[in-house]
Amino acid sequence: MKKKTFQAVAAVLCAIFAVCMAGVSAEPARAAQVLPYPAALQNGSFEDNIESGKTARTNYMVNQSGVQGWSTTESDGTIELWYTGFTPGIPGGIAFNAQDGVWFVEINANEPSPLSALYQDLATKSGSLYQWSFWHRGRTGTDTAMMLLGPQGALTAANAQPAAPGYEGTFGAGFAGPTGGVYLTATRAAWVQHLGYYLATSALTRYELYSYASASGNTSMGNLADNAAWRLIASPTTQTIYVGDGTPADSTLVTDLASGFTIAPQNVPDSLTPGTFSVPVRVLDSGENAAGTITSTVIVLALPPTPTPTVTIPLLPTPTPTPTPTPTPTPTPTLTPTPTPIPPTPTPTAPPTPTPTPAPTPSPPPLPQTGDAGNPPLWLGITVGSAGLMLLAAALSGRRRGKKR
Ligand SMILES: [Ca+2]
Repeated sequence: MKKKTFQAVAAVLCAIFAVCMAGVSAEPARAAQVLPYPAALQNGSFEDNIESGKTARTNYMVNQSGVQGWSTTESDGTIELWYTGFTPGIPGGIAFNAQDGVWFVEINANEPSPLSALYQDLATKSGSLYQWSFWHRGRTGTDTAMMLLGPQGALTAANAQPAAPGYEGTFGAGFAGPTGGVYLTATRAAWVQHLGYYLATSALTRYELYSYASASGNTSMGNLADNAAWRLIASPTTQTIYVGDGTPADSTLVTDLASGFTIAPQNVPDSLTPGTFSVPVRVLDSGENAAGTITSTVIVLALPPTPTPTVTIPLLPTPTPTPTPTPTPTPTPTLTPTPTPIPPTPTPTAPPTPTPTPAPTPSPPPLPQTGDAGNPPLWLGITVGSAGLMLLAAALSGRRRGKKR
């Protein structure tokens, strides 16, 4: 019973582990792989290897884990390192010096193509333009290599990249091999550089050196390589503008532009028509030669969005730090003599205010005791008037008598 339970739990754990591993990567990383995948090529000159303390002018067969950054598709995992000055038995009589430093490789160690190739997996930006290059030399005569580039995974000759004009290689006397941009040839006389450009199509790109053909007739013998390189040249952009904004500036149509390169955008929208526009941007090297074309995107919108009212929060002034007051020394208290208490002045007693006697109200004159108390001035006037008239008449009669005399 316990055994069955254990088996069930183990089965579940195994299933979970398998699902998790399947989600990580379909391509198990090799021992020499640098993780996480780097954007830069590692150890392009092969100087960083497990035999780097040795100086014997010979070849060294080492496991791929001993060559930093590089992996091989060879079933035995072997990479063949050569030390500068090595004179192999075949073809014999020729010493091969490294092109850079003191170490270089033969692309295949023991197995012929297509079983064998040297590679690195690199983090890339899909849609970006990269430059690849490596130095190449034939061993027994004119050898032909290929630069294979593609998404991480098994690559074939179908992934071979054409070299830029002038970087295809050289053709030795009697060379009968194929010619064309993807056939990278080199004689045994000298190192030659191959160089070209590649538009990444994936977030992980495999950079692979491939031995396509050898003058020896055996692709595991020939195609020496050194000083491999890889660099980002230009990346596309995506921008949003509005009708009437005008034609986007060239500088907004590229990013990551490498030194020495320029761009020539084509069909840039004038912002008069809304829509999404793909803008081919030609990338030119310092000699005005086309390196490749990236595709930027310009989105032209009809109207700008309604602006959201901005709430401006006034910035508070930086508080000036209050200076720490210098403590005033406490004065020593002077001993003041205690004053003799003054006796309180007696409050004078106010004299009593005399109570005022109220003024007697004048009585009205007594009315005459007549029957007609309603019109006393009338009868009085009549009486006075009658007496006056009598006196006046008497006076007048006296005057007449006097005048007659
Ligand atoms: Ca080297």
